[in-house]
Order: sequence, then structure tokens, then C-alpha cells
Amino acid sequence: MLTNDAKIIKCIARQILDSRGSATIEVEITAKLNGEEISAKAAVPSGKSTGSEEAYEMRDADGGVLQVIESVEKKIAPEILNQPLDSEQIDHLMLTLDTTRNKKNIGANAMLGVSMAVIRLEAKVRKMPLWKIISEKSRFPVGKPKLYMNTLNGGAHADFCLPFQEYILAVSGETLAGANEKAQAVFQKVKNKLDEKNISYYTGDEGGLAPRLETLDEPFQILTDCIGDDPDIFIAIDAAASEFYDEKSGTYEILGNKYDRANLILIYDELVKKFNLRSIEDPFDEKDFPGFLQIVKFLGESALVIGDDLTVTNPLLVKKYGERKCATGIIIKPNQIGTILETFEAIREARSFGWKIVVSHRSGETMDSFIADLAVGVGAFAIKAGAHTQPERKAKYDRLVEIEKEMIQDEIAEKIKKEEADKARWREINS
Ligand code: 2PG
Ligand code: MG
Repeated sequence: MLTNDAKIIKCIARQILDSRGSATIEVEITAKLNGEEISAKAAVPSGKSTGSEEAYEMRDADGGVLQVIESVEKKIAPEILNQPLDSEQIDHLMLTLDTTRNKKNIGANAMLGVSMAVIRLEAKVRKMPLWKIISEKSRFPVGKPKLYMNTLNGGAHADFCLPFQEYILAVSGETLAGANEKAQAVFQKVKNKLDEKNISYYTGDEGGLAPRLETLDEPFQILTDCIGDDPDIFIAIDAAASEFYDEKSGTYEILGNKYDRANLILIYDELVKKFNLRSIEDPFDEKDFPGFLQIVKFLGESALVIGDDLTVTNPLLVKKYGERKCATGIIIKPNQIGTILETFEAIREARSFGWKIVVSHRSGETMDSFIADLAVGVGAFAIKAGAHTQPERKAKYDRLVEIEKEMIQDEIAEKIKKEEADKARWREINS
């Protein structure tokens, strides 16, 4: 069935609340095919520790989303109605509507809601799973990502009870379902450990445990004790260093101590040597690219250096920092750039430098599990989706397990299709 036969007939946006209780939008697109109407929805997440070069998140002065709803319905909808249901074409079209550097006129959140809903609807109309159409459109082979499960929360997501924003269990396994189970089991161990030690905690923005610990090593030690000697788990962090950087003095403040760039590198290096820390996101402020460059050289193969605020899913910035060897991996967040098409471009650019791809949620999330399909569809190295304790994060892990089943079904279906085609060819040859 050709999607080009389907035409977009409706595009609406409405307000929903994200996991922090802040307003965001959900977009619903409807298409008509052979007289039948089919719809799909998508919801847009929102960050808190954002990079300054992220595309513009349109908001009313009071934090509301009336303006962005209007942008979807009055600026985007009239242009895409009656257009063929083709996600690449729609993304290209939206990009011609706003040629500002950061999508100030239309709003990246307005664009992304439409972009996600259109590709999801296209998959639905073509009766294929979302991850599969993502793989087809991006031209990346599918793959099962490692789970980056945020377990201990600090930084801006948890009132700075811990210096770094995220202490993550990076779990792999033969199956996503198995990795998921393992991640949850170790998370539970960490919780029990804090209880045993009588350390109180609350829940951070992304569902992780947020205790107040006094030393830099303690969170790492707790994770290490709970991981044991499991070879399928390592530790990752998102330092989100822009949040503890003092621009005036050019120093980074951790637990009351100030470090310059060189000393901060030594701190990270010590943690890498002491613990099984293998992945460090945003180790320096987003403008401190010499810091990124130096730590990549210093750590070599011993740990990944992942850009997030530095690169903000922007193909141009990826190119700029890729050429300078400022990272070895990248966080991919579609709402940092605004369309799925550009998200693919950022991934392609990052891969040209050999970078690892980590598809990520935002701290303000919705129940939309799009990123699970994105991570599998582009064959990402990992998916960062918070802790399963919160429904909006659990939705991503549950979807991964569902995708795994769909992949098996799909493989069987493809095999049958191939066998039938082979048989038909034989019949033709022998007739
Ligand atoms: C990050 C993200 C997600 P936020 O810094 O990587 O974990 O946080 O969405 O607040 O930018
Ligand atoms: Mg980050």
C-alpha cells in the first residue's frame, strides 16, 4: 500500500501535562486513505538542564502553550493539509516555514509534535511498526540498545543533593526484556542498600533515588557494590557540568571545592580508574570545548565522552565538534532540534566521526514512547530513559520489550515472504 495515496486532512494540537506538571502539547494528525480516516498522536517532552543552542521551545509568558497550539493549527496545519502522508516531505516543508537559526517563528516543540505524529501515522497507514519505518527512512540498520537507567539523581534534577545530575546503570543483555529485568533488580538493590544504611532519599525528576551523600565516591561505591561482578553492567554519568560551572572564575564547584579544567579531568580520571565508570556525559560546560577536547585525549579508550548541551542534536554543531574531536558519543534528543529528519542527520553526522549514539528522554516527559522506537530504529548504542519507577519512564522500557517481540514477528514474516518469493521464482523458471 502506497502512503502517497493517503492525504493529511486534519492537524490539531492540545495541551497535556508533562511529568513535572508543566504544560506541553500533544499533536494529532489524521489522514484519509480510500475513504477511511486514520489518526496518530505524539506528545512533546521538555528539558530543564538545557543547552543554550537548543532549538526554541515556544511558551507563553506564564509557561502555558496557547501560542504553540496556535502555531501548530494556524501556521503549520494550513500548509500540510491535503499533502501526501510522507514524513520526509512534511519535515522539509516545515523547515521552509521557519528559516530562523533556532526555529523561533514556529517553535521547535510545535514542529516536533507534527513531525513525530506524521511518521507514526505513516507507519500505521503502511501497517508497519514505528521502529521499522524509522530504520527505513533513516537508512540505519535496526539494533538493540543498552539501557542507560538513571538510578541516583542529583544536580538540577534533584536539588543538587548529589553533585552530578545522573548516576546511571548501563545494562546490556541478550534480550531487551532480560536487560530490563536486570536493571530493575539492581535498582532495587540500590534502594535496599540506602535503606540499610538509613540514608533517606526522595525521587528525582527522572524517577531515580535522590539521597544526600557527603563524598564524591559514595554514589559510585553504592552502585559498584550493587552491580557486583556482573560483566553486562557498567556505570555511566551525566555530569551536566554547565550546572556547576562558574563562568566568571572559570571553575567547577563540586561539594564545596572549586576545580579548574585540568583538575576536573583528574577527578574524572580517578573515578574511571576506581570504579567501572565507562561513559561521561557533559563533563564540562557547553562552552568549554577545550575541556571536552582534552578529556577525550586524556581518557582515550577508557571511557566514552558524550556531548549533550555541547551538541544539542544539531548537525552543524556535531560537525564542528566532531572535526575537533571533542567527544566520542552523543546524546540524541529530537526536541533539541525540532524534526525527525534533522535528528537523523545529526545521527548520520555523529556516526561519520565514529561516535556512539545515545537516544535520550527529557527530564519533563510524557507517556509517549517514541524514543524507544527511535533507539531501535537507528540501531543506537544506548537509550537513556530514566528510572522505571515513574510511569512516563516505564512506558519507554515497556515499549522496548514490546518492540523486541515485534522484531521476532517481523523476522518470521520476512522469512515467509522470502520463501514464498523464492517458490514463485522456481515455479516461473520451471513453467
Ligand atoms: C539531560 C536531560 C535528560 P534535561 O541533561 O541529559 O536526562 O535532562 O531534559 O533536563 O535536559
Ligand atoms: Mg545531559
